[in-house]
Amino acid sequence: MRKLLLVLLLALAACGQAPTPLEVTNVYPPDGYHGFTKSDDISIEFNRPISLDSFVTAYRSTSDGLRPEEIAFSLQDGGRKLVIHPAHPLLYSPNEDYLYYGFELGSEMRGLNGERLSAPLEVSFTTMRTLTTSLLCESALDGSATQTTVENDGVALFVGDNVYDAPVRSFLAFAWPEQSDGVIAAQLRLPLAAAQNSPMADLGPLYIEPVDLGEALEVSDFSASALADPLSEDGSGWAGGNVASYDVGDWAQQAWEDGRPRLDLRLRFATESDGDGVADALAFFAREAEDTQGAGSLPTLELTYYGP
Ligand SMILES: [Ca+2]
Ligand SMILES: [Ca+2]
Repeated sequence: MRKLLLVLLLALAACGQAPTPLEVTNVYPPDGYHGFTKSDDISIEFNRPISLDSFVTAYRSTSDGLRPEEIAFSLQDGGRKLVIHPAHPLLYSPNEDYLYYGFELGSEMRGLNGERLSAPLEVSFTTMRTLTTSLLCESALDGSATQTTVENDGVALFVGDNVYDAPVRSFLAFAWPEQSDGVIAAQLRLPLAAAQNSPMADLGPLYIEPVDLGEALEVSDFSASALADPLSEDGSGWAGGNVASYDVGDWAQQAWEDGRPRLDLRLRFATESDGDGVADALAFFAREAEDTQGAGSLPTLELTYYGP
């Protein structure tokens, strides 16, 4: 009799056992995320396969671009992963303000076998913003080169000629900020550190042109092909002070679109040596001089870009 009772109790316990609830194990973007990009999809991972019909009922959003009629969705990973693809790319903020998007999965959400969602999911996130920052050069890549030598760890960059009448060119390299998603505008700010003898009069004008330095500054970069026609500086850029400024937005955008990690620039004179056995050169501070001269004395790229 006691044995029968035990069997009955065990059977009762098995019947009453609630099914394991459906749980969200991972979500991208997570709640509070900044910097969702136009190429991103939303993904929600569960501990078990889900019912797509219940998702259609449970999904809610009042954000432009994420409303139920504005998304496509699919199941992956044996029905455990839901991928939501906005039919049109979400907008980016046109300024520094965060642009918020959000969606919810309500309690109607079910697993394939009717399992209830353990807790409704609410996610709020922001897309990329329009940000402006001052970039300093990469110290390993800013330097000077002749046709046979490279100097990239000095505190100054030189462009002009040297006492051996050899032409000297200088290089600047500005890497994109981390997690950037597009370049909008770029302004090169070039403070002159010093002029040795009369480079502008003897060698000018000064040319500024985009190049691709690749992994390192090398001798071959002296004569590598420029990627666009140069900007020309006749010296008037420094007339009102010691800082000249140039719009290099097109070059920066092109570098971004080509998948290059930076904007690399080369400075050279139109006449690369006047053969007078005297060094005629302009000097700019390299990144290595940041601690002694201060960032304001260094070449900078004022970059407007999409960032988180
Ligand atoms: Ca350097
Ligand atoms: Ca000279």
